[in-house]
Amino acid sequence: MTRSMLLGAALLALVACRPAPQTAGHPAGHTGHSQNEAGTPSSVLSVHDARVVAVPPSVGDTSVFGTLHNAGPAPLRLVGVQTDAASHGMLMVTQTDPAGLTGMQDTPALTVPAGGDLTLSDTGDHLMLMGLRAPLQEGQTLTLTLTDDAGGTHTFDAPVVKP
Ligand SMILES: [Cu+2]
Repeated sequence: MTRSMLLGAALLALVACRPAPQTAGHPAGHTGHSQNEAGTPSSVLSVHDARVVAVPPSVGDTSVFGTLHNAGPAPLRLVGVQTDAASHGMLMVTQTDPAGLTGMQDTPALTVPAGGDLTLSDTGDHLMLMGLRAPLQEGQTLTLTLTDDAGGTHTFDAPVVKP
């Protein structure tokens, strides 16, 4: 990974996770997640304190935070997120390189440990919604669906709140 790529990611993180009144750049090379038509509902995953960060109408992307709890006996590997409110969702990790630059980048999967939690926050793993179809309104609720690597789907609601 080059330093310029990390810097780009850091700039995107600044825009997307601490929204500024300008349009966030879109990570190069990212394509939409495929949808799993055969997805089956699963109840091992519960989502607590889910929230979508309110952004100004000029900002087309936002972040989703909360706590994911896996009640099942096996790790749950999440491979996608989608919502009707955005053109596509991304799974993100936040990393600091040896030079001390911190940035986020998309990742193919986020794993919720068996019987444990994965916390989604602006300084760690989180979800992002890219290409919002309409300006977000505070107090509005979005419905999001996480897909796991076995094709299971996990749907939850998240209110839009101030960062
Ligand atoms: Cu982010």
